[in-house]
Amino acid sequence: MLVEILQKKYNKTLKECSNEEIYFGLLDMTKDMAEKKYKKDTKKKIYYISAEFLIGKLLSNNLINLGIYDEIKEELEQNGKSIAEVENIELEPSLGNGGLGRLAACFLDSIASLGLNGDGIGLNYHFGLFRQVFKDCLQKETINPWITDESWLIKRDKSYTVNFKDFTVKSKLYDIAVTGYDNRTNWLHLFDIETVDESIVKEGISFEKADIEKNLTLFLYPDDSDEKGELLRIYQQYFMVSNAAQMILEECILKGSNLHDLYEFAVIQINDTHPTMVIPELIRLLMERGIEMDEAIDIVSKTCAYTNHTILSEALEKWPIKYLNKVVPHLLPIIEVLDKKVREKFEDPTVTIIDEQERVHMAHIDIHYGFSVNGVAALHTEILKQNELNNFYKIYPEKFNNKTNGITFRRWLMHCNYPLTAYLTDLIGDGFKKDANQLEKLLDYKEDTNVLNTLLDIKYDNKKALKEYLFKTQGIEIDENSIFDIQIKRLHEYKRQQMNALYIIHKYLEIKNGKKPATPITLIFGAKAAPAYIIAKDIIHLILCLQELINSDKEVNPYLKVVMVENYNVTLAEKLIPACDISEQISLASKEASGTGNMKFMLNGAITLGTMDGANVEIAELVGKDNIYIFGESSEEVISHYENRDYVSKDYYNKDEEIRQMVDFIVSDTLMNIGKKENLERLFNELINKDWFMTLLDIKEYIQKKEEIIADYEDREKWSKMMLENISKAGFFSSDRTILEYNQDIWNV
Ligand code: GL9
Repeated sequence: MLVEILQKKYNKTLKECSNEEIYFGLLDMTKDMAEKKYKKDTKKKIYYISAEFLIGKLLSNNLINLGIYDEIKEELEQNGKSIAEVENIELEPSLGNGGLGRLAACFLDSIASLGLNGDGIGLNYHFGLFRQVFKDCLQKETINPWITDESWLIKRDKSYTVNFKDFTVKSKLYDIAVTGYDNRTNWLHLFDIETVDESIVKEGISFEKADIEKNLTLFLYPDDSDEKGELLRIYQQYFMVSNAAQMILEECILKGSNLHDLYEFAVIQINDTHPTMVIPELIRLLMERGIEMDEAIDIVSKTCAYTNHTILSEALEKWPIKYLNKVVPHLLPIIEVLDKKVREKFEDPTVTIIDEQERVHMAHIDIHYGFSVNGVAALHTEILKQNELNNFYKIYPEKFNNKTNGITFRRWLMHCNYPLTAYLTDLIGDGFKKDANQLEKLLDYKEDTNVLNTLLDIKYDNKKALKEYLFKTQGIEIDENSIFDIQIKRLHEYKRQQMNALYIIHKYLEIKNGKKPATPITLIFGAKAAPAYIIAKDIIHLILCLQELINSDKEVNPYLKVVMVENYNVTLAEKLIPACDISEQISLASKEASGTGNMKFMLNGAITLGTMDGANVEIAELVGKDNIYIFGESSEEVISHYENRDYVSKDYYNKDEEIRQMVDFIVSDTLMNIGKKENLERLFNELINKDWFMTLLDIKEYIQKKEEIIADYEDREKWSKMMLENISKAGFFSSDRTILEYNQDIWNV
């Protein structure tokens, strides 16, 4: 079929076509096949509204889900082409920052793969999350375009009118097909406007924020550190949810809803607080269509469900009334009624919607006026119930539920780790592709030396493949015979990349003093820092300085290597994860709501070094303490430090010689000669005077555990058994399981 398409499109044979032409041919072909698998809406439908869908490249994923990957791969090979090179042509749509956006993408895959009728609704950002470049050991940001003339976007003949205070815009809709694995096609609906002007971007990623009609969907998550940025964010959010609300009502009416029964036709999952304005907007639209306010509120409350993804207070949105008045004054009368009703019912001042500083607490709207509130891992949900949202839990215990996150095995095993997938299929059949729990069949082989050795061989081959990829794409050289210790995730102090950096200093000093590791260690980082997050950028600076120092020191570099990959994204994650030995999941306990990278690593046979935080807790339960390396204070202990304000990092620094040595090294001449005084000093001061995420609290135990896991790597048999246990038990973390739970407990479609 591909051959015919190429013949028609370019009048060439497959052999004659360039990789680019083949890519565009495959694009046409898969889009067409996907469209044919679209099925009519069922009575009730899921609408997953999210400001982020970090979908990543789609070609391979779609070929796998449509069941033609092997066929195409072979056909290309027979004609002297490589699917990997064709894939290289595709630009990654980085329409998300991290876990939250990637989760939304995994969920869409599972919803379709389980044959459920459910669409995503979001925004068509012209530029994805910035492209990261390193210069002078610093992060610089540039634009990250992904839309080309021919792309996955399908322009639809659909448009809604969205009213802002000062002007009105007409939206246009683009769809991306979400192909289920051997199942139906759903849609990701991305809204946009005609007038966006990509040319207003000046150097880096700076642009005039006030001109909304030119920049509304220009960027994902623009810098929101000033008023104009926050306003733009409110414009984006309202634009997204007004389109969503209009589309949902239109579809439900078409299916026969009289709107009084809306909740029998639609269920809306609000992904974090970004889409919260869909609640007042739907109420407004129902009232416009003649429904009394009280009933409208009741209908909407039965339709909307909310997922909380974090307890970090800076991420819990509170919009000043002043700002909302500048953008969407027509929502305020509704929000005020919602607030008044809460005040009439409850005396507790902490559960109001509008606070004393005249700010609207978006999560409070979701909790009072939605029927479900869920956390994203068992520990996280417990913390919501007992701490962060305890006052709400006391009012609505029945609304709270846990949905431990998951990942789609189509992308995070079958696509990214073809050799392991093929081997598993040989060994245990391909049942695990639809029923992830069948990975447990692998446990039958836990004493089988041949199987254990093959797992090691596959890992080794993946490490070699990563080595080649990094050399080709970034000029980085690594040794496949070293231990690959990997920390890849957004850069944030709570994730404690700085603690890993202190370990590097420890190891560097040790080697300098003549103590050499048995096997060389390669520490790999990948992380973007939010452009306005100063300390996060300082941590990147520290890591890049250490990289330069160590990689040019002949005494140290045979044993230790530091690599920070540039522009970490989904595509890179797909190369790094299958090659990993040690998975770094070292957040301060209580702060990482779930984590999903931890699951991807486990599935690909990496061993976790982590704290009892987020989903690490559930990983530990599943694999048992012999197959994971846990360290650090517990979430209860950490929460009590915050409550009692009794963590003083300076004390740890003063009391402990070893800690002092590592921290002081940040501002030593050795490093200052490489890096920038201002950045290194700022980070040093942050660590000893503030250290809000308690790096020094766990550093000693961390180093100890890391030495233990590195020593255990030498016992290849023991290590391969741990790998096997981790792969076998990863089935629980399939997003198919998560979505089945959402459907059973919340959506009921
Ligand atoms: C996050 C949490 O920090 C992660 O622990 C969690 O796994 C994901 C998905 O539930 O959600 N919450 C959050 O705000 N982000 C997360 O990754 N942020 C971004 O993705 C920017």
